[in-house]
Amino acid sequence: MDCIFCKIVNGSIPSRKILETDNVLVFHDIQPAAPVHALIIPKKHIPTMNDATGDDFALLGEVLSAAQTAAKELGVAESGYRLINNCNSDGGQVVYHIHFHLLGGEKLGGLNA
Ligand code: IU
Repeated sequence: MDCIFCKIVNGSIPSRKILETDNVLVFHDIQPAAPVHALIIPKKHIPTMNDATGDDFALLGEVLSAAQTAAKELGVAESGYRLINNCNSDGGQVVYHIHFHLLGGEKLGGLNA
């Protein structure tokens, strides 16, 4: 499997882990776009949001649960944060293993700003 995030999941590429459950991994983005920038991924290889089916939506619930926990652990739950999924080319997706960006630690520009 030639997927960088699968390699992070199996440990063949190191990452700065924030938390891990049976099905989900949260780690720091290597090129942070905000003071807090974590990535939340299912361990299962699902390429994009378009590819999620059936039980994957329960798994994505676990991803959101882990994002909520990580936001608390990273100290941005009260101040606020943004969760983003980029899908395909126009969405700016670069890594084709579904993931959510958790961004915070400052007043974020863009949407509604
Ligand atoms: P995107 O949604 O696919 O555009 O985001 C991919 C993110 O993965 C991006 O923010 C990268 O900095 C990040 N990343 C990483 O944290 N570690 C890596 O080894 C690679 C990309 I490749």
